Amino acid sequence: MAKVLQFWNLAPAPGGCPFAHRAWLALEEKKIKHEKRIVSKENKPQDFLDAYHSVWPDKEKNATVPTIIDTDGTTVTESQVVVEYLEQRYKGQGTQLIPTDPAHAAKARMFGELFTSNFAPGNHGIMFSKTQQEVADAKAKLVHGLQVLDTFLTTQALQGGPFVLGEHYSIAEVSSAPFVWRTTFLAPHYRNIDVFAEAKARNLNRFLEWTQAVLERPSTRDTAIPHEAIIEAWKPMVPKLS
Ligand SMILES: N[C@@H](CCC(=O)N[C@@H](CS)C(=O)NCC(=O)O)C(=O)O
Repeated sequence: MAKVLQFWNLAPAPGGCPFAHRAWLALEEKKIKHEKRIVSKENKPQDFLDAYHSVWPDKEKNATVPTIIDTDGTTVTESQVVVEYLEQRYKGQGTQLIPTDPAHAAKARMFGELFTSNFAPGNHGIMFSKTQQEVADAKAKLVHGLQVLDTFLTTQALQGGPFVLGEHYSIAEVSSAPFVWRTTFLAPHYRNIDVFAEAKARNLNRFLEWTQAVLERPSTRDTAIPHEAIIEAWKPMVPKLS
């Protein structure tokens, strides 16, 4: 049995995958000692494959990160499940990522869902589109998504701080921070699009306040690997525009 929790994530670096980045943020926020293990898509070591398929028995599916093996051998995969597991297993340690109040916990989780359906598709579209028109459509979709998130934050977030739960950083931010952080440099680099300038032009001030707090959070800063490494990793995946 390993002495510290094993945290499998993707080359080129521990933050290479945004989903693994969620788990890394949770480990940092909860101050959980861990060892980082890196796999590449092309070359997955047998101990990683064995751990993954011990809990996800579909051998036809790619084994993905994040996958963790805790000190007692508990193996968990899927980013949201990993974050929830870490919160429950290490309750009382570091940041409480899921509040005790069920209504507040639901609010944090709802924001995570809203973020996934309103930020991810436009953001994904900007990067993977093949024509200028498709990029423009994806950008419009993302701007609409930012408006929705701004409305949620204005009307639903708790008072007293920049986060969804006011001054309390939670699972809402852990789920979304890796994607927000990447968008600050990937979209400008590959598509010359600054979505935060778009938000500013539309006075989406609550969304911008939230974004700034997320980016300035020590866990975001401490897990921010050099932009160049991520930009390089994306190179083969981003189509040239026609
Ligand atoms: N739904 C999964 C997605 C994880 C995922 O797609 N991970 C990618 C890297 S970002 C991966 O491990 N890919 C390995 C492969 O496709 O072979 C989660 O939330 O953990």
